[in-house]
Amino acid sequence: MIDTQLHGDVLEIVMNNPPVNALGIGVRQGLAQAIAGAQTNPAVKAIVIRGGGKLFSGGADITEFGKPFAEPGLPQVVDAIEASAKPVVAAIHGMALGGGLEVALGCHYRIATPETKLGLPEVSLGLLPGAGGTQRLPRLIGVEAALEMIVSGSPVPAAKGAELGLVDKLAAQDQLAAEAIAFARTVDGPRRTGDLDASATADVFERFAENNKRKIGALDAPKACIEAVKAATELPLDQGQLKERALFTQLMNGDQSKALRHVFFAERAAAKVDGLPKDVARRPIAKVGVIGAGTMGGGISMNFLSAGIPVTIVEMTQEALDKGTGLIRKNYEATAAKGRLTMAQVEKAMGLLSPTLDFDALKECDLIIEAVYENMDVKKEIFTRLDGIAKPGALLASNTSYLSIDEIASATGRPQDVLGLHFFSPANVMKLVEVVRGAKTAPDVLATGMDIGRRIGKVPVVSGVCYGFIGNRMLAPRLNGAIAMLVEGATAEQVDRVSVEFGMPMGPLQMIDLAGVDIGWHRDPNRIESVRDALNAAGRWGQKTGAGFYDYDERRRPAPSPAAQAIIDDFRAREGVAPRAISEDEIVTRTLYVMVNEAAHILEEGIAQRASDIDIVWNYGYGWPRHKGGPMFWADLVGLNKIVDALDRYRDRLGPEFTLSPLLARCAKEGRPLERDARA
Ligand code: T1G
Repeated sequence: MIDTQLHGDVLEIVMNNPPVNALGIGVRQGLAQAIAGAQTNPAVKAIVIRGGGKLFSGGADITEFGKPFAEPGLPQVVDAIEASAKPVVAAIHGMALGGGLEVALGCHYRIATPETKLGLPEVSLGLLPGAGGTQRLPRLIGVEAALEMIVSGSPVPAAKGAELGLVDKLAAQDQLAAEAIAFARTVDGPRRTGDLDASATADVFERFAENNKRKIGALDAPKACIEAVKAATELPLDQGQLKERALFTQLMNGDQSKALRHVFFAERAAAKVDGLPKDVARRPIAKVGVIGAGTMGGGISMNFLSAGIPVTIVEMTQEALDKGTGLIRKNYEATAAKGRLTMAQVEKAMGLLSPTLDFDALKECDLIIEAVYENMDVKKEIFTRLDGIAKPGALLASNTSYLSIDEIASATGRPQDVLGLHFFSPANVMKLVEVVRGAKTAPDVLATGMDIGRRIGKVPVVSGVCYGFIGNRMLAPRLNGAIAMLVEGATAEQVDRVSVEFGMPMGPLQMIDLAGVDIGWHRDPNRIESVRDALNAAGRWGQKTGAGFYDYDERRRPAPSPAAQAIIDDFRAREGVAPRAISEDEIVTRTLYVMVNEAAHILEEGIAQRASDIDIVWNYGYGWPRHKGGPMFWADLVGLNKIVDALDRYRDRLGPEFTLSPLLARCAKEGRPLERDARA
């Protein structure tokens, strides 16, 4: 964990705890012992601390949180470094994040490579820097700069660090250790950050709060960060550290941080495919084909173009092709207008796009993604054609949102090369991609699908084959419950408000307006068997027609709709349903708890590899609030017994298709969590 080497009169201490030099107990003990030993070793005149491997340190070992901290704690180790009677120089490369940067702050001097990133990202885990960072950073770089770094959690490049006074000297990677050792010989003793003062007038904090409302938001950690930094301006170091520790402990034990730490590990766990050999060869993807230049095909294409991968996009008519490529350019130019892309980058991406009406042009592609109308016959016809022209070994993927990959694969003679790549609209924005493994999908095809998902900046999650895979399958009971409650007397605003107040970006009815009330509609305005039929018959297809469950203005902002309400009331009357008051408890049960139940079915059927994958699907596909972990994590927090009891209480309202998940019932009865530790 810790290696030391004496270079003349300079002791080099190297942290070796791959892959990120997390500051677990072994590293902390080693650091403490090495620093203590150097104090009494007459041969040592100065000390250098650096990280082995690819970075200085990724911070405290998050896996230790929530368990009793083993001594020495990180604050004590950092204090011991700063208290050293012999000068300590941090030699930083790659990254120094969280506790890693706090170790560097305990050092008296800091040398970094130009590529280094230095940051305190604790706030993104619902925490604050808990090893002196909130006390030392403002003393070193000033309160305003420290507030920005700590509350945003965003790292700064080394050059910026040098400007701020966080970095004393820059050194090339291959010279870093030598430069640090030489530098250590030139200093005339320790320079303790803790001896400095952090001063700020009261208006600094008011101004920061005023100018950073969005960054600060409504969660606990950002506010605690500000409170800790404020303590640095009011208290001596040791008392400020006590305040920091108290705030840190409170955050660490809170549900928000537990949820955010869960998502951190869950996202990494989702990258792992159970049963797939680590070394399975990936198929090279140098050229991608996309069939369909509609909203999805265009968005999907942008992901690859932005990653520098050429795309051949195929349509049936020149008009559709021009419309699709025009929309791609328009989206890129809109991003450029916001300053997030240069026009040169736009032209570069567009230069990689090859629009064509010639289906056979796909024969050059290593990965072909079908993104056409959600109809099985259409998709099977396309895959049969693909089977005849695609090169051997090409991955054949469907972007279907619901349909069976196995049935689509059966239209080819190469089912082993077929998989689902289910992107979420807008496909160039949403990070989730469900990688759907068919019964015959080859292991290397699945591995390649996961890799290409990451290569284009997505968060890929494996799903088995079922109607709607993981995410959309859970949408069904939620939407059905929502619409049923409208017929029974609730209003759309009342139902959606529960989801929005929970933290979702929108409720189920706003969501179906966005997706299209007419999805799956039989198109017969005289056949009215549901509220959706009634709305569709009235041309209320959702945002696309300016009206659905809500009315929409020219900027697509929703407003309660008397017209929609009249249609619903009329439908209710014809169904002979007497309207009744519907409680929030019932809405939570019939829109959120039913999703948990469906997720438990999905887990039990093996459609999802693990519970935390379902959480990641909802975090990255539907905007589930990260500080509530995900449906499975949240269910454990709510209490499975409470959920099962509520589902039982409203059983007669849940419709004939509802079945309580045996897994959910069993876990509730046995007091076991649905959500195993994401790292398990
Ligand atoms: N603790 C424990 N495990 C960690 C870890 C950490 N800090 N960081 C990464 N891992 C694991 C990760 O789960 C994965 O495991 C493997 O290392 C590779 O990670 C007191 C309270 C550093 C930018 O928030 O942002 O310090 O899946 O895939 O893409 O004030 O890891 O292989 O089993 O992400 O090269 C603050 C968190 C902690 C930084 C590298 N630090 N880490 O990215 O690798 S709290 C952070 C990262 C703290 C103190 C406070 C990234 C990385 P597995 P990876 P990467």
